[in-house]
Amino acid sequence: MLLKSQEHLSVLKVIIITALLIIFTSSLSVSTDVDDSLAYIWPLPAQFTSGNDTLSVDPALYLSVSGKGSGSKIVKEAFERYKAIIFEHEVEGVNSHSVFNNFRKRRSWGFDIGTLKIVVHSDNEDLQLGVDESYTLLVAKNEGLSIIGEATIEANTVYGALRGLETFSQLCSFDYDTKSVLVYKAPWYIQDKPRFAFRGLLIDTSRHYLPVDVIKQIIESMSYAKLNVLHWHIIDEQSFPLEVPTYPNLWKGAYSKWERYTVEDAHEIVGFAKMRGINVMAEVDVPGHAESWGAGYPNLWPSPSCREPLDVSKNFTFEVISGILSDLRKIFPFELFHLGGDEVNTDCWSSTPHVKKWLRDHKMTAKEAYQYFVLTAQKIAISKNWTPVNWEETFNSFASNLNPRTVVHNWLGGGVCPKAVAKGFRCIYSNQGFWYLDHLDVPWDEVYTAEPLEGISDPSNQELVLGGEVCMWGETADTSDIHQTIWPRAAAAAERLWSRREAISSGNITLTALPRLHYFRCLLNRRGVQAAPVLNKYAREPPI
Ligand code: CP6
Repeated sequence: MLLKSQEHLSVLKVIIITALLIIFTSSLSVSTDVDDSLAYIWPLPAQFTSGNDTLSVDPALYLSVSGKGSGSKIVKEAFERYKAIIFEHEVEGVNSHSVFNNFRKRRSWGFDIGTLKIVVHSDNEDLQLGVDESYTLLVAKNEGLSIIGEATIEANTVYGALRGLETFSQLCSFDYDTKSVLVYKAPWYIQDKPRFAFRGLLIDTSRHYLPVDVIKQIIESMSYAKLNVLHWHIIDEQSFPLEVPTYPNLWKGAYSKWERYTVEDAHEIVGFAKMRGINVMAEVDVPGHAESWGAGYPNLWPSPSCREPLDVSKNFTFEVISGILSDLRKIFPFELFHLGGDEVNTDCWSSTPHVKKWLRDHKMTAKEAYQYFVLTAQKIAISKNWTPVNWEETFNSFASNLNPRTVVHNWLGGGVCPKAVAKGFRCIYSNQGFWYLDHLDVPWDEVYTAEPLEGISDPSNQELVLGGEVCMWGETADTSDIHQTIWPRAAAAAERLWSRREAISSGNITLTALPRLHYFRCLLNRRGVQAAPVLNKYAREPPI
């Protein structure tokens, strides 16, 4: 009897253990919703193949750079940054606060990948529009006798090498079981290059001041998504935060003495961006959106009671613009300079007596004076060896008189790029219905499916679309929430601008893009970027 009950007990034990095992293993199998057929790289490379090997990466990863560009500080510093990211859990000292250091354990038999080889063919570090950002990346077990693997990035320029480093870092993931960094699905063979040369993000430091460190964080996060132009809308009607040595009183338009950028600060931002392959396109928006200029020089206003647009009737106005642009030319080496020109309400010109008289004397309507102002500002910019960019109203109002080198910047919903390129102008796409990040109600998929070449079928006209830009206007976002407002939706635009149109426009994006975007936003979080959840309306689907 006693024996029997013990037998019963052990049968019961077996049943319980089996049941527990079933529950446990099934809970393991549902604990991930990773779709193995996808490449978790954002933005998707132009061409790639992968396999079934898993390779480990040595936390003491060495860098070996060769080629004409082998002396580059840009590559070496980037390698150190990415090494710290890749071995976030492992590098002693750098992350000594990390709980994972407790588990750190070096495997005695070595690692598959001990060296990252980078070949850079050119030592030309000029960073201009259309710079070669292509690269190839190979991560594989070596052929032949050696079981040691290799990781090689080959690029024409240091900027291509930076893009390759970003992709390599995305292939590496920390494995919590072995406490090591692994590359799954090797061998990887990736050949990559951007679809568009101009892949921008606008920040607005006039409506809310952004500290230099926050701007640097934004630049750093842009490099993770391979965005390459920071459009710095520095000044607007609300505040004038930038130091301009030639006209020092302009600084009186800053919100406070703490909310200002010195010339040094601006240099630092441009240099920081260059190290990450990012150009800074400065904007001085004229003649509207410039009320703050008058805090230091009230003569720039038509009158103290009617302050915008800038007074078109005075030479002084254009002297100040010329002075600002001369000072800025020393800071911003990028060939494009944004002159704004949007939302100009000329009522103050028509209603202020001395301006009204000037218009009459010069036989100009207020609309013609707007054209005169924009074209004069363009001449000043061109004389300083800049290519002018203007918001689309300038094209919409007087396309035939606009300097043919002008880059037309779309923002209204009407789709100006097809019209602009048909007239031979270059164009940047920023349709406010999709790519204005302050429009919080636009979900990721509407950002993702917006297409800069929409309505343009002629290949030579398509070439005139330089790319696009997402805009983070500053009225409703500041340091406290800017990262989570930019990300992850800016990443959706970044893939549109980098990856091949056919690869990301067909199929069901909920299956092909959404899981990868979830993964990329998580990667941003791991790297310290406070990116918001991808879906703001509903929680993620539970794992099946
Ligand atoms: N500031 C400037 C802005 C905007 C523009 N220019 C803007 C307009 C409409 C919306 C968002 C932003 N705040 N200087 C337009 C280019 Cl919805």
